[in-house]
Amino acid sequence: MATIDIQANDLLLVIDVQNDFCPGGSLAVPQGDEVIPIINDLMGKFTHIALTQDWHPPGHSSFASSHEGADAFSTTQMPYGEQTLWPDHCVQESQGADFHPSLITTRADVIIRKGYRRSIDSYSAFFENDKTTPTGLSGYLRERGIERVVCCGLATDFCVRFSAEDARRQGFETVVIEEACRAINMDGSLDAARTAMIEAGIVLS
Ligand code: VGL
Ligand code: ZN
Repeated sequence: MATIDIQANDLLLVIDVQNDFCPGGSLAVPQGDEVIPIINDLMGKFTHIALTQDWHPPGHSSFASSHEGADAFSTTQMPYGEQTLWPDHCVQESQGADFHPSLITTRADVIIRKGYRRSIDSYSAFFENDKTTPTGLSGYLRERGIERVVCCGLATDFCVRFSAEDARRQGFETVVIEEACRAINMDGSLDAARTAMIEAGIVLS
């Protein structure tokens, strides 16, 4: 792993390391569980840690099953723009929504839940997919004096990408530790994510 010099005002942002995104889950990211020992080690190096948890109500609008005749991994038009439709995943209170049992969660200062409003998805830890409804994370980080956000978790090309882009847009220095991420990678989405993140001034480490 390319080493980054970790500072006191860095935050480790651990994105969606939940059962449904790991092998055996309903929206399994290939080799998703491989990030867990890497992230557990990384957590030992940071003073500030936040976890995110994808947290959808049953019948969420991002589920293909909520749209008559729609296939998972197809796209639809929502009032806020194009939305990929997913298999049902991370349903509130389900075992699939739990953090993977091997992930160390005790060191986290805060857990941000997202995607809990039925009519709107939220890939990013900072803003819902309308790009305007905040989760409150950036205010929290600013009040805490955080200057740099170091991202890891699942999936590189969706929730990690959108979280990193928003962190950068919110004025934080932003790093993505690629070895501590895994991608869904549909239709070239991993390459697109890497290109967009580099263009946005995010450091891929
Ligand atoms: C995610 C698709 C749907 C992610 C969450 O964590 O990357 N992807 N919900
Ligand atoms: Zn989701």
